[in-house]
Amino acid sequence: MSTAPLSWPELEALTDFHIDPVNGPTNAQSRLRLFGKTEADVRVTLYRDNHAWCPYCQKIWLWLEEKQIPYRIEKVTMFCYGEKEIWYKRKVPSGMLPALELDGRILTESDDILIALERVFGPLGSGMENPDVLPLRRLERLLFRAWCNWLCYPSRSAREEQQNRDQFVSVVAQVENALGRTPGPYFLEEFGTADVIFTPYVERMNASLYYYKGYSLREDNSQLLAWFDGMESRPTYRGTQSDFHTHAHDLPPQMGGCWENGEPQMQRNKTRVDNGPWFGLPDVAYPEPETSRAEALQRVLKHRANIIRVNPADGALFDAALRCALTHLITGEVCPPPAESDIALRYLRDRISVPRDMSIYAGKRLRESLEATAALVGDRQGPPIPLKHRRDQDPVPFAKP
Ligand SMILES: N[C@@H](CCC(=O)N[C@@H](CS)C(=O)NCC(=O)O)C(=O)O
Repeated sequence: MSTAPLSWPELEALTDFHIDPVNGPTNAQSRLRLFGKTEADVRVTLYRDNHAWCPYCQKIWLWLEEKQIPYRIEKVTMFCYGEKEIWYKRKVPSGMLPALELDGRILTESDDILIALERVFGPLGSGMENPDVLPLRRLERLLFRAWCNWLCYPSRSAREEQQNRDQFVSVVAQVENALGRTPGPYFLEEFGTADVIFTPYVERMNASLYYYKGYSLREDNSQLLAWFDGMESRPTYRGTQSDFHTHAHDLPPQMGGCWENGEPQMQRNKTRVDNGPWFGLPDVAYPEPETSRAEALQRVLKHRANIIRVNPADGALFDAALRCALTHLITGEVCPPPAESDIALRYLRDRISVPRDMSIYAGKRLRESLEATAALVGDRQGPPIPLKHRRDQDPVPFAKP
């Protein structure tokens, strides 16, 4: 059974998804977070990147959300996807992110920011300079370097590739050991700063090594598996969490390149992350919320004019094709799109950014419906996602909310 595409008003009538961006759950769209307090209580502004790609920003973001500190969010463009705002360069001449304004004083360097925040608002569990946390911070940097050595430089031989892998796996064993020293899933008895410090890069390691090396950090290490599950039990983390597709393609320009090893498992993983099925990938394990389809629909409806404008296809053609994919998303019915719209649908499929646009399961549902709809009319892929920059993700056309 197939159906005709719903109109925009019909689609609008099928979602009532809404969250309170100011006092509701952690989400990437908020510009102000109050946690039930008032604007007069705001002493902090976080400057972070538009797309929620910057790992150091995620660290500060998660900390503020966990501590429920009222704060404003100002979004800034990263060099890899657009022009840095002049107002930001006046504040922070290097243009680096994150920055934090605390009682009118600008701070940079994520670790210094956390230390300054702790002095004013108290630590999150055991703090940055706690003797139990200091060795864990060093271990996180060791893991980061082993990851970079394996992922971000081309190996000159199979032997070198194996050595880099072994080196990474040996540091992972130290992380497993550290996690195994406490009965719970976290690095110390209670969730705290150490977990926040590990979060951004461990999330990116899980995605990038799966995609570029065929190695599953989350599935192959029992303590890290429990740690990821523990993190996903927290609504704060869920709000900042990205998916494999987003990270596999946001990392190359940020890291200066990510090198594939070409092994069969890697090829299978890459094909799956790029083309689906996206459900069942080890980027998320908590149960899918009932609202994921309604969320995806609401987010596309909100930005549909810009989404259609930036798509390389003809506007009328893509308008109809997109309504077909959204009809499939929300009704489950097969809805054949116009001929030749496969490239346009896959262009959008490849540019959903989680959590910038929507949460992880909503992103998977939308990718799934775009792909299922595209597959009805063709197997052509969209233009390749660039590796050296992501100007295809310039936020300017989406600047107005
Ligand atoms: N050591 C710094 C590193 C910050 C950093 O490298 N930030 C990157 C983004 S992840 C940046 O702002 N790069 C400039 C840009 O991409 O525009 C910190 O911990 O805050």
